Amino acid sequence: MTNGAMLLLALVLQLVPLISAQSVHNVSVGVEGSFFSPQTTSAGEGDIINFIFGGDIHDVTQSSFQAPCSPLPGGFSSGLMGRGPDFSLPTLMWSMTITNASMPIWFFCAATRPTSHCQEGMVGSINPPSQDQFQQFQNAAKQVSSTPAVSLSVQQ
Ligand SMILES: [Cu+2]
Repeated sequence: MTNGAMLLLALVLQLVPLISAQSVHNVSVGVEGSFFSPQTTSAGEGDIINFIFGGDIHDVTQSSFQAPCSPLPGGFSSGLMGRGPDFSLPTLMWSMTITNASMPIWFFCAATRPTSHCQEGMVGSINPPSQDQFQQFQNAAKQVSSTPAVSLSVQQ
């Protein structure tokens, strides 16, 4: 093996852990009040986002930046889940994998009891272009006059 080839091999071996590194990000959903914590997450391609439903009933539904409290057609939704008002049920988790880190992901909580969580500012983002833009998104959510009830109301 030439010195050049060995150097190349050494470089490749050094890079392997970087290439295969897959980070896991935990986002807690509505444990202390109606919000996601953290509200914004920076994630790379292949990273996993775990939404941990440790509190009352909430949801994670994808929206667009333009319409913060409306489901994005074809977007993801966890469905309503949580431990209930007295936190007696098991902690559930809903996960997603980031396939395109250059595309900001905007989401909100579609729960509407007792009032729209989205309008209270329960929104979040993965890879927002800036914190300022996330703030605009959250401010816009608080201005939304009505959250479509869609099919996400809690079943009795
Ligand atoms: Cu909520």
